[in-house]
Amino acid sequence: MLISLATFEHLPIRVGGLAEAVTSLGEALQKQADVMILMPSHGLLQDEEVKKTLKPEKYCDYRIFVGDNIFPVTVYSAARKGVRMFFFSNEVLDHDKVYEPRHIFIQKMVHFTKAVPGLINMMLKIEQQKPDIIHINDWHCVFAGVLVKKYFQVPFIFTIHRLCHEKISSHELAEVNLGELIDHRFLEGDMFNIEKFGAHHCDRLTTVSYTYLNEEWRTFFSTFDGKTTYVWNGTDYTFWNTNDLKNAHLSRAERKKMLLKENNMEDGVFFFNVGRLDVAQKGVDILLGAFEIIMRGEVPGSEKVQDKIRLVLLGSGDHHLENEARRLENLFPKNMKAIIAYLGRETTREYYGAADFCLIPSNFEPFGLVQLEAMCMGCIPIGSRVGGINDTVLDFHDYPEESTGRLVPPRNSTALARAIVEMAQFSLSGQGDEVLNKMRARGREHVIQNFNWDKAADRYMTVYNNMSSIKLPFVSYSEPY
Ligand code: NHF
Repeated sequence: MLISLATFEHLPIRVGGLAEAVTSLGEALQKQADVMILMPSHGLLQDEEVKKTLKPEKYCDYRIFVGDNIFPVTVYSAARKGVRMFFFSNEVLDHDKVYEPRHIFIQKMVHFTKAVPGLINMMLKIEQQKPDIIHINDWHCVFAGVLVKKYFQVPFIFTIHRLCHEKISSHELAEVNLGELIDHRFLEGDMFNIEKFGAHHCDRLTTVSYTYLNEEWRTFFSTFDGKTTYVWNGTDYTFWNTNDLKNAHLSRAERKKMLLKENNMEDGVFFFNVGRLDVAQKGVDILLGAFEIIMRGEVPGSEKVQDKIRLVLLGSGDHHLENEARRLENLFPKNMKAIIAYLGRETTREYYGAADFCLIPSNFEPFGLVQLEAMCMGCIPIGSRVGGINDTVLDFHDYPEESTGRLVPPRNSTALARAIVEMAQFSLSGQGDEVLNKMRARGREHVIQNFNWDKAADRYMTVYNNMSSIKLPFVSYSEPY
């Protein structure tokens, strides 16, 4: 079986979790099928490191019509771990910002929409074969999926990694001669709803967690119930492994002390947050609010633990949040450090391998990778009870014997502050150590067993083969199936 995965992100091009997800899925699927990645070049062909390591070679070139203009497209191919990657290149597709600015991004989507069927046409000539499946990841690739299905009768699987409710105006589509895609059922005023259109045309619709599917059931998925299911992502537990830490030979407590010292803090209970500093999805404002509530002694018990709270924030994003983090860091320098940067996977691993708890205050999280990485590294997640966090973390109170972390209601700084105080008290009490160490060990086991990429690939294979269970209205919503 030849599976094509269409995506705007694939490592080394990374904006968010989509890149990790599609890259790892491709590698896992390659063990049981042939995989080809379809992606705009995003300027990656000019990168010296990419030229050296991936050595992309020209595969073919052809032309596409966009409105009254004709554009050349050159496709380069490369292989990594057996996965063939096809990079589409021209003056638009080479733009190095993946999703910005908006007008170029939309042009990129249009060029990609036309370039993908163009490549399949060429592939039929060059290799006398075409993909057996086109697997579309997120809305940017939907139009390409619809055209490939229409012109080449290739089954189209649509995965929503995060619902964006994206729209484009129908006259914009007509102007770039994609008028054949305009369907009045998906017009909202003059605007065309791309995700609904994709969900309507695809053969199977999937999203990345059971809870997210339910959270968005009424708003979106229920309309497509007969073909909708979920497939959990996995995580690369071989990379997220304490044995590969710089100070693997030291105890966790010693590593913690060292890392806190590097950040000018004394030993204490170490809480860690990593990722994009944003309000809408990641809820970092909720976390900063919780920290301030604790430091001001506004939740019961906080006065007993305040002195020992250590918080490290690692990430960048929204300037307002960066400033807020700096303000709190200046107010409470003994308790908090904001590292406004992306320091790479290896450094992040050092933090997971030393911190006691990982805070994941997302307002929504279709799947979320952080809680899995943290669990792999023995850093106990305290996260919002939403989406993939709810599916993957077993709560301390709900499952006393099997727990791997702590879940709290989303969008609630007070609830998060209470959980932080509770876990800090527990950890400082001395009697908590055994329980917490068991949680750490169980967390890693839980991820390895249930959230590995081979499992995800198996489940996608059943989706491709039309053999997966689907979420029908007469199946109970409360139980994963
Ligand atoms: O993990 C990959 C990622 C998810 O929750 C994440 C998200 C975007 O928001 O599936 O996609």
